[in-house]
Amino acid sequence: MKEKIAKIKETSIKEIEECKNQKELNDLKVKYLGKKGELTLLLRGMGALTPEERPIIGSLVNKVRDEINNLVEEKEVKFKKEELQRKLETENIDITEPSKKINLGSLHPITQVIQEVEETFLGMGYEIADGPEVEKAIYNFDKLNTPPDHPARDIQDTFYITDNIILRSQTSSVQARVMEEKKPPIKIICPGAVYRSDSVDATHSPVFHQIEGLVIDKNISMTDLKGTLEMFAKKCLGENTKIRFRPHHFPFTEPSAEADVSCFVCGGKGCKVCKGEGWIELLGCGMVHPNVLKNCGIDPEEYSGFAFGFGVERIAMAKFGIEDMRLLFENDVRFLKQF
Ligand code: 2NM
Repeated sequence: MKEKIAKIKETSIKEIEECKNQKELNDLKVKYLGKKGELTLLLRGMGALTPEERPIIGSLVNKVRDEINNLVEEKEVKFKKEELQRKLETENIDITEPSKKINLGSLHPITQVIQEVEETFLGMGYEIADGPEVEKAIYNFDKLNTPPDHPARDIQDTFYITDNIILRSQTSSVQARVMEEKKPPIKIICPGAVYRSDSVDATHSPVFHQIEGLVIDKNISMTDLKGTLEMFAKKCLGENTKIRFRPHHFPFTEPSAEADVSCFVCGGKGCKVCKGEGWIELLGCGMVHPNVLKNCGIDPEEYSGFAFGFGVERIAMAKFGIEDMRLLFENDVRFLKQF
């Protein structure tokens, strides 16, 4: 038995010293120290020994196992050091090498316009409000002074889910909800998608985006409306932008107007973008109709307000010189990359 142990010790030391890498060392660990390793097998065979011999052989085996263990550990440390050294010598980092180009996306032109308008109105103390695109007709029409026989409510124009539930045709539905929920003062803008039963062409799409604004407080007048929209036009389109108001009709405002801005491409001389007019139609607006205030639980004797709204696609097309609205919905990256 003792000779066997001595033999194991001798060959294991030799083999561990000669082994060249971690893989070989792992194999030796299994061979000598593993569950079916040579020393373990020896311990299993101790039953054949006399009671006197057992402790002597037992401690001898343990001693040899400890020695082998130590050798293995020393060798592992050595291999790790060598591996690190090898890496340090071979893996140089070239800090002068140009980095790989990361392909950054860009915001969709519609998103860019919405964010720019949001920034402008946030700066004037407005909050951003939103609401459902699948909307009750009462918020989209009735409360906004648009009775059931109004042409805008025809199935030719509006998408109906049921008799009372529609896809909103304007974001003023959100404003009706806000007026009902909150007490004035109210200063909000409502950006979002709206739906109208139009055929697709270069200037129409059944889904498009609107931004509508609403201010309700005591003593709000048409001058507040004009001042606000002039500020907005100058901030978004340039300090030299002029604005003009033309009378118009909307069911939810009285009086109502449309506002044009001097062409931000030619400055008013007439060009392709303004079609020789010098002016570009910007938005619709007006003083909130007393019926709308009443319908939404606000006393028109105490409060007044103004509202405005515009289509984002139309503004984006003018701003970026896009001639066909369909390009904004096809989302071809070769198109989108340009903005
Ligand atoms: C427009 C034009 C004029 C408008 C009115 C309201 C509300 F909720 F106060 F009645 N919101 N938005 C409005 C007024 C929208 O878009 C062309």
